Amino acid sequence: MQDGLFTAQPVSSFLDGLTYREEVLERETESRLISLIGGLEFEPFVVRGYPSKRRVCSFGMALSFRSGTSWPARKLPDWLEPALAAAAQSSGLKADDFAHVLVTEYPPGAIINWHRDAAEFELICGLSLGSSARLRLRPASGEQRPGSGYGPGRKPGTSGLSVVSLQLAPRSLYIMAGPARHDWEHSIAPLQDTRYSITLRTLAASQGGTARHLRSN
Ligand SMILES: O=C(O)CCC(=O)C(=O)O
Repeated sequence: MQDGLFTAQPVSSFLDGLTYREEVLERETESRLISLIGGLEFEPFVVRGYPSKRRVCSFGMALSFRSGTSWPARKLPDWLEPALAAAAQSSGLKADDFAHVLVTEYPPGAIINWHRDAAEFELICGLSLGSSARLRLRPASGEQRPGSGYGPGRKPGTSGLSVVSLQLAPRSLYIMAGPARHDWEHSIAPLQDTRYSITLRTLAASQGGTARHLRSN
């Protein structure tokens, strides 16, 4: 696939395994989620020892992207159930199939660098709240190690190849599975306005493949 910018559409699959759907939440639900998210205990996301601009709060299980170790995190609060329901409905999975939920707060200027999600996870659903963002994807190179896909994932000089972009509208949801999740890496371009994302992940078969902790600890 060549460079390109895809505009938002109601339900679309842009590359094998990437699905995008708009208006999966009511505006009222989005506003309620944003106000309750404001009360979460966020911590800075640390990349190679340095806090990044974005802040995160994990539910179900937390994972160190440095060491690849995981540990039980908070139980998912009931008010986040609409996010779980939207992900389950759009993916065709059960709410209990999701083992991990990450709420991320992006202030203006925050980014996510190129990465593939940790190998401990399988399917990824991403909900956008508050403002839009540009999700970029490009073919990944090299083996994926457990824990982290962050960092330089390719040889210098190849980074401009085959980048595709998807504008993520507020209240939209994307699903990354199969090739889009395993063979491509993704990043988020610098945010213009504050955005929140709710990322829901299932466990990889190597981790047992079934949900743990999300609603039970
Ligand atoms: O904000 C998003 O939707 C992307 C989240 C992401 O790539 C991550 O947390 O690894």
